[in-house]
Amino acid sequence: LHAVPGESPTDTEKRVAAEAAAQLVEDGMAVGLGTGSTVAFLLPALASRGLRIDCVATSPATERQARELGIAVGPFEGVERLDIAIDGADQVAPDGWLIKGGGGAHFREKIVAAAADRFVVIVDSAKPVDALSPPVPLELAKFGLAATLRELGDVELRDAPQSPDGGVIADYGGPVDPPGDLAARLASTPGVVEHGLFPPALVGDVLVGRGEVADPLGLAR
Ligand code: A5P
Repeated sequence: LHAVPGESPTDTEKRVAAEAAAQLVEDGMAVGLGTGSTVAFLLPALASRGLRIDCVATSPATERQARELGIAVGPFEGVERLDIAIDGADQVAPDGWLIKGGGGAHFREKIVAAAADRFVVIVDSAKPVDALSPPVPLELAKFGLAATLRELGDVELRDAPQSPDGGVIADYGGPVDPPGDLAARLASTPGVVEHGLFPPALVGDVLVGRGEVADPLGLAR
C-alpha cells in the first residue's frame, strides 16, 4: 500500500479497503460491482490485476467507469449467480445490518448482493456505527406515489432523477431500531420497490479502512 499525494484521509481509508477487496477476486470469477465513492477506488484496483472476470454493475456510473478501465461488464439478465459482489455502505451496525442507498442504487445493489456467494462490504472508518439511524433510502413506484407516502409516514423525496429502473428515490426518516422490524414493514408496504436495509444474512465480510490499513470487522451475529 502506498500513500497518494493530496488524498484525503477518508479517501485513503476507502482506497485501502477497496484494494484489499480487489485481492479477493480470482481469475474466471463472476463479479458484482457496487456503486459509490468507495467502489470508485475498487475499479482501478481490480483493473490493475488484469484478471479475466465477467462483471455486472449496479449503476450506469459504475458500468461506465468499469468499461473505461477495460473491465468486462455485461447484462445481469442471463446470469444466475455471482462468485463475489463488492460494494460500499452508508452505515454498518455491530450485528451486520447495513444501510445502503446513499447514492440511490440500493435496488440493484440488493439484487446483486443476494446473487453473490460472497458479499464483501468496503467502508471507511466512519461507517461502522453503534446503532443504525435514519435516513433509510427507499425506491418507490411512481404509480400511487402519494398514497404510498401517506402509508409510510416520515418520508422525504430526493431531489434526484428517477432510478435507472424508473423508481422514485426517497428517504425514510422514522426510527430504524430494531432494523428487522422496519425492514419487514417497508418490504410489506405496497409501492415500496426496495429499501436500503440489508440484513446480516446477506453480508459476508466487512473490510474497514482505518488510516492506511484495511481490517476485517468482526460482526456480533
Ligand atoms: C449507493 O446507492 C450506495 O448504496 C453506496 O454503496 C453507499 O451509499 C456507499 O457510498 P460511498 O462509498 O460513496 O460512501
